[in-house]
Amino acid sequence: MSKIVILTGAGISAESGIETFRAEDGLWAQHRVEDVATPEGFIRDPKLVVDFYNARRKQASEAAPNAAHKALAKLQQHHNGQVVIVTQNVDDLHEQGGSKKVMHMHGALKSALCASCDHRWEAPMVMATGDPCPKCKAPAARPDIVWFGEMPYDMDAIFDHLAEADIFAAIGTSGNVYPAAGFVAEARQHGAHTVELNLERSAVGNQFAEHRTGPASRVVPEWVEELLGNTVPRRPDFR
Ligand code: BV8
Repeated sequence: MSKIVILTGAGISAESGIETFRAEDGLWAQHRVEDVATPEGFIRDPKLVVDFYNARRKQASEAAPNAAHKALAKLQQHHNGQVVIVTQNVDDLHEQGGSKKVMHMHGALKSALCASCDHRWEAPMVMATGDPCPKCKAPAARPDIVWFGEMPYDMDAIFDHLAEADIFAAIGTSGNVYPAAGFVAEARQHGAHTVELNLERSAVGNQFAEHRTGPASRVVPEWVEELLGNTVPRRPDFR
């Protein structure tokens, strides 16, 4: 009854056509992080920030889950132990791929938040600055996104899962952003086997016991089929 905890990042959605952050032509090449992904940026120019997330919400709404999202849903369905998915992504491709109870530690494009009363509701496709909160009516709607300098969601629950993990996997994340990038160290400390699935070694790649290199749409289904005992494990890259 092994418990598997999986952290995903932008790389798992790349083959669904959603831009990652740190690729040459990625989101952070087109926008300054401090302008669009910080509370200060939102105060300085709320329209710039709301429009940035409107564009990403539209792009995400036109994307479909790929084989990697679907493989993780299959693992959740058929593995004989708990499979917890923690994502840094704000798209809903895990849910569209069939996964249940996904923990969105950096928030979600589909959710709106009231900066005044903390009420959450389903975000319209296009948000405008000063939209009223449906609950307290304050003109304080904002994207329900965790910006730099803000506390990610569900951290206590996530650390409890990491403490119980038999396997910790990181898929499609560059290991640049904390506290997510620190999860592998936390899991290892509690005895988990750690595996990184990515196109290349991440910034914390040397902390993983195992690496599976290649596009998520290939390496994730391969990994899942091995975990489910449907295929013979190939010689893993333990380098
Ligand atoms: C916080 C918003 C504290 C949503 C994002 C040490 C400890 C704690 C904090 C810090 C620390 N050091 C610095 C900090 C501060 C900061 C931080 O980490 N800064 C970094 C830049 C140094 N962290 C924070 O501010 C966090 N908050 O710590 O709060 C606190 C304490 C008390 C009270 C209050 C607060 C908040 C972090 C969340 C910020 N929000 N985004 C959005 O706009 O989407 S982060 C942003 O980066 C995204 O959410 C994204 O998920 C995240 C990580 O990026 P990746 O997902 O890894 O994407 P990236 O493009 O980087 O990489 C893609 C990867 O995929 C690559 O490896 C590539 O090889 C791979 N890939 C590509 N294609 C494929 C593929 N792999 C497989 N197949 C493919 N086809």
